[in-house]
Amino acid sequence: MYFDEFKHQLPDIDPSETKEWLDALDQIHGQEGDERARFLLYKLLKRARQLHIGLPPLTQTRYINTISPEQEPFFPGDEEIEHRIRRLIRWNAVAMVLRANNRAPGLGGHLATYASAATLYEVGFNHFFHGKDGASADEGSADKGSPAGASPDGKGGSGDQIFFQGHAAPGIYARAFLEGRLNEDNLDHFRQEALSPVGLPSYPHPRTMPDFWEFPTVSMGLGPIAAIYQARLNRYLANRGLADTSASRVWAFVGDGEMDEPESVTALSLAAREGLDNLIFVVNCNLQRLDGPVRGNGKIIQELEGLFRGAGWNVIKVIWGREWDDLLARDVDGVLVNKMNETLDGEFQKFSVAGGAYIREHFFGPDDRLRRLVENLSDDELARLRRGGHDYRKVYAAYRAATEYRGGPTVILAKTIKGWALGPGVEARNITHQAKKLSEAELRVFRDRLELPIPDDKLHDAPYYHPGPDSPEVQYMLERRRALGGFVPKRVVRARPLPAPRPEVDAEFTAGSEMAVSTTMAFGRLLRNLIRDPQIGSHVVPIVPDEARTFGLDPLFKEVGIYAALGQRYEPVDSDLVLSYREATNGQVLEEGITEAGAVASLQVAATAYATHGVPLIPFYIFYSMFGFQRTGDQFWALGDERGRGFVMGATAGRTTLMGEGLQHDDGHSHVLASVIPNIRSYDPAYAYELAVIVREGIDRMFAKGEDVYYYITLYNENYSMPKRPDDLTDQQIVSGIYRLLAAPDLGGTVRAARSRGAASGSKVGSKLGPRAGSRAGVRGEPPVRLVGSGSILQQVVAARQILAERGIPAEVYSATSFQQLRADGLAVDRWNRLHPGEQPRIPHVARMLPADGGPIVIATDWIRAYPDLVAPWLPASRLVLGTDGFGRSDTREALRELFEVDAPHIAAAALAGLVRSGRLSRADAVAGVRELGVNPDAADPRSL
Ligand SMILES: Cc1ncc(C[n+]2csc(CCOP(=O)(O)OP(=O)(O)O)c2C)c(N)n1
Ligand SMILES: [Mg+2]
Repeated sequence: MYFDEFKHQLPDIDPSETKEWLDALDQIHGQEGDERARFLLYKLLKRARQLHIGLPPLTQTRYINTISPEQEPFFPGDEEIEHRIRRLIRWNAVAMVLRANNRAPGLGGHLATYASAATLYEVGFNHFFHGKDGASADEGSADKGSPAGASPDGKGGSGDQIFFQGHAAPGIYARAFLEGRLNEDNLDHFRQEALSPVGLPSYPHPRTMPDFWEFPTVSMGLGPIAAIYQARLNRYLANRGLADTSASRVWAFVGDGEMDEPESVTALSLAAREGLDNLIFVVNCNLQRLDGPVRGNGKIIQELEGLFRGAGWNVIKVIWGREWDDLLARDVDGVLVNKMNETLDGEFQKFSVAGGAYIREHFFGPDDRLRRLVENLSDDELARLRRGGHDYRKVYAAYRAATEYRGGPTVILAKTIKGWALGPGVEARNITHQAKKLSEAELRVFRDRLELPIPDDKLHDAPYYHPGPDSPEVQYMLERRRALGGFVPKRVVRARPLPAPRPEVDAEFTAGSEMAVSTTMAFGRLLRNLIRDPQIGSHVVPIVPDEARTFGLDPLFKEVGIYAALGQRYEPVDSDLVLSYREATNGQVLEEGITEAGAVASLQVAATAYATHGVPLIPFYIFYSMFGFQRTGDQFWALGDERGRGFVMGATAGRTTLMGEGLQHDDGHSHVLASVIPNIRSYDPAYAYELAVIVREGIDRMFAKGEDVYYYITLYNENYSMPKRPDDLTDQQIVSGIYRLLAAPDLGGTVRAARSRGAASGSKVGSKLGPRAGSRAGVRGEPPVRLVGSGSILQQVVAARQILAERGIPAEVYSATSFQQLRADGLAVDRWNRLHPGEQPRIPHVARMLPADGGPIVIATDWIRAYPDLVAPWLPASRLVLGTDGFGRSDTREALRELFEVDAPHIAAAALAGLVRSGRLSRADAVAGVRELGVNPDAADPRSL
């Protein structure tokens, strides 16, 4: 039971005995130091366990501030002026939301989140957050200087990386307004960014505000996990000598409700394990989320303390404001602390709205000693006993301690009131999160509370208030930011373009190989070649969630090492093998273990390092089966938002190519999921040379030309010989999405030969079909059948061409490297045509490649039909599309392809159906042909199985 944990903190029944014990400890500690004191405490704990005393886990401390008043450092700022600055920001943050909703009712926005967090942010802005200007910074005191993330080239540093709570954005804009970075026009266009060049996005979105926001955080949970991996990447960059990140710190502002997200908590132990003392979480514990209390029946701060401490974090609780110091000092018998320990969050919420008299009666009242403690305070004073997160001295002390802590990450659990200062109708109410309107009367109360000189008759407009650029407040803010290295948040792209990989990197793929290999194996070689490239190799960052061996990438372990903050402190079991498991502090591979969320977070921070640190990294994140876009789609969306550049490799792709694994592995749909991300470029290559060209082009686009796109490329594990790249095939044809791989065979006068070849090869297609179909469907002058395929299924398409050829039916083969790219082109062309009705209409690439007047079209891939159907609007309705719709099965490749009807016989049979549609083959012949191909027309539809 929750509160049993505090029984040991009940009022002291024998203070002098307690004192004796404490004095003894003090003495040992004073004379013999930490080590001995720790030893004795461990011995005592052991004895307590033997005696079955039943101690609670020692991950929770009392419900008071971790830093006692005596330990608080001197506050170096100007308290008075900082107070006024906060008031100005509070006002403008509210004004922008109100004005936006006045202009366009229903636009929304949030007042309460920032209102609760203003002090948490402002102490950071004025004293801790480092900017990117590379100026020296004084952290934590006005006179103590320290370098702010100076970069090795001396062009300025990375500063701190700050993950702002998404819903606090109005406050961050309001500060930028006072600083002169945004103007009234910007603020007036809050949440009106679609058509206005000065509009501001609702939340942090680097995509739409690329010189301001760095990290998209508003999807709850993605900020905290990305922050942890950001702190880790900073260490990785330093350990590999790619950037000096020693002065950068990562700050993650997180909601207490947000801590329930799996992503918020999943990587906590990683941060502690790797000793990330460059990482600070600030959890804004306003005890509320959207609908109501976070833990009405419990205590979120205590719960989070246990969670973080258990994960190995340094925990600093900031619960009470300075007004409580005196009360706690006078609480000699611990009744007040006991009451604090016992009071539920739901009750604290009630106290914060019910007024001083209620607090006196219900919090202090039931116990005489407590009642006496506050008898000299008025009801008003009781109501004004602040929570710690609103007291900048307490917050300052916590931040200072956090930045000075060494050896691991720190979390600050700050207790606040949601909607603080917004008035009785909003503050701490269950509706507060949704509040986006204040009446004129409420606004007047708010103005009075903030003591701002805004006339009554202007209040209905909720005017902004700027005290002028020369005002002491603005001058103070600017001076503080100058001293701390410039404005935050700020996103700048300083990375220099990377050169192209040298020709040797992919020469072998152009040449092809007789040996049967898979595209995954080809990728493994390509990746190693890239890593060995003298100019760009060190920028390559392979990221795998525990499947490197599956992909054949394990040689990298030995060659370039696995990044490990602690190096390798043990001899690996395979140390006698050539390719042993090698961990190193300068290892290049990010081997994430079984956490797709962690691996994509790593991808996110590596893919944005070109902006965050001015260091272009080329991440290759290789995910296994369908655990990519399906499992972590939200992070991939965020990667698009934050302009991440890199490669996502979908390995063991295809619903029928990954054998044996079955329903929850065989991936036949990720291309469809990926296709919804606007800036993605996705490819489904069949051959090694296609893969190499796509990767080379990707590096050029992203790292030479600086385009904010990322690549998704699928890799298969089916082995076949890789053809030589055709001499006349251009890079552009490959990356355009489709090219003609094989012309129709010349079957003139070959009908007999085809027949005998068919017989010799023992094809399932009987000789009957050949001459008859050939005589009608394959006659000279008729356009050939067009077979289109991609990925591994292209082999089936090529085989189907042969089957048809043996029957006298000429077919050409197209390799469709990307239906997604073809769709992008089709949409762009359609749009142009729509907007330019007076011009000669343009023709989309796919329609030019597969024009309506050609032979029947059959498309087959290892993906659900929705993938090739991305280009449906530009192809003739008579086309036949084969695909792997339905749940997968565990079986052999051959069986799966028969089940899903994407093997060569089914493709050939589809061609016959196509010839019937175009009137070139009789129904009877087609029926016979289908039978001869061994295709069962009455098999169950795999979609319904
Ligand atoms: C993944 C996700 N789910 C739901 C939401 C909608 N949402 C926005 S804010 C919020 C409540 C936030 O509560 P808390 O984290 O405590 O932050 P506070 O505003 O109280 O500081 C919710 C549910 C979201 N933004 N992201
Ligand atoms: Mg909250």
